[in-house]
Amino acid sequence: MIQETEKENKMKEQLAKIRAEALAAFAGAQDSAQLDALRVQYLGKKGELTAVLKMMGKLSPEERPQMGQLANDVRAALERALEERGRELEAAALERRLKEEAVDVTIPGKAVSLGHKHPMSIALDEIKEIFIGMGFDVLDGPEIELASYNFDRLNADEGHPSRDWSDTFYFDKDSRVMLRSQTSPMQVRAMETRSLPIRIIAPGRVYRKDEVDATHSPMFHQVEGMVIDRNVTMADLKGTLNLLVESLYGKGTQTRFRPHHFPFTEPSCEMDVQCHKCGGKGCPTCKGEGWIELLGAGMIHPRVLEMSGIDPNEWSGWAFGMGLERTAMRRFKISDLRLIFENDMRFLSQF
Ligand code: 2NL
Repeated sequence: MIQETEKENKMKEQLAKIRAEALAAFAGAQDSAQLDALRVQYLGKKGELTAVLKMMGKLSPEERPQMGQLANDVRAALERALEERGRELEAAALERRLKEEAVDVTIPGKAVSLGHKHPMSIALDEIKEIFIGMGFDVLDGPEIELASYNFDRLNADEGHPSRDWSDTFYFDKDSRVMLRSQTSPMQVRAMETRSLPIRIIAPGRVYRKDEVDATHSPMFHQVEGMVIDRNVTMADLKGTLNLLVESLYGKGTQTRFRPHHFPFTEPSCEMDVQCHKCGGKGCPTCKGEGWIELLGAGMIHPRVLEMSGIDPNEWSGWAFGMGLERTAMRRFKISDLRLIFENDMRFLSQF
């Protein structure tokens, strides 16, 4: 009996010790992971309290209920303390997150800068508007072309200098597939597929093997255009292109047509515009000439019409081609062609 009382006292002591230790440990836990480890340590299957409870079997039947009660009280106290500390830690963690992740709504926002048209697009859109206003359609087409459309069908036969490998980007050794060197192939396709009369412009990228410098680039933009109808003459060509020039440079701007040669037109001409800077007196802008070359044009060669299935006895037409970069450079006073393609924001943001 004395022995058993001793046993009982020892268990009570142990329970009190576990209770005190556990409560202190719970209070000291810094996060829920630590707290969970302590729960396992004290209340788990292999925990300290469980170990004491396993010794209950060694007590007498009279002592057991009292001890059982005491052990349950300790367990209940520990569970309460765990739950409470758990809530505290959770609240503290939330508080910390709220502080760390707080959004300072008083910081000034980043301004969203709006994009705008590239100077080339401004120049092209202006030209498109003018022709659309005169009833022309705007065509788009492939940049990879057949040499037959880029050259043969335009009356530029084998041996024509622009067909040379030093001038044109070919994809195959037979020189059949190439990067188009002009947008004319789109116009050839239009002659094939469209019903007459035809009024179109064909703007787009073209490629030639040129070294890059202030006035050259292996890729540049061209606008070509054509009209095919009955009784179309050189007078229509001059009248329409004069309207283009007056829309671009102001009413009354003078033009000058000089004879020229292209394989796809006959007769052919180049058109100059009176220098907008000096009004024709001669200045650095026009290199003292008083005139600035704007485009090449001509009456579509009868053979070119015929090759695309159009009867030159019934139909006639005129066509033109102009470089877009040069027009944009003049309009925006851009001194170096490379600026147009470099996409330097310091340059682009000026437009
Ligand atoms: C220039 C000259 C030109 C054409 C392009 C053309 C197209 C067809 C038929 C006939 Cl499908 N002609 N295009 C005509 C004359 C001149 O371009 O100096 N371009 C930059």
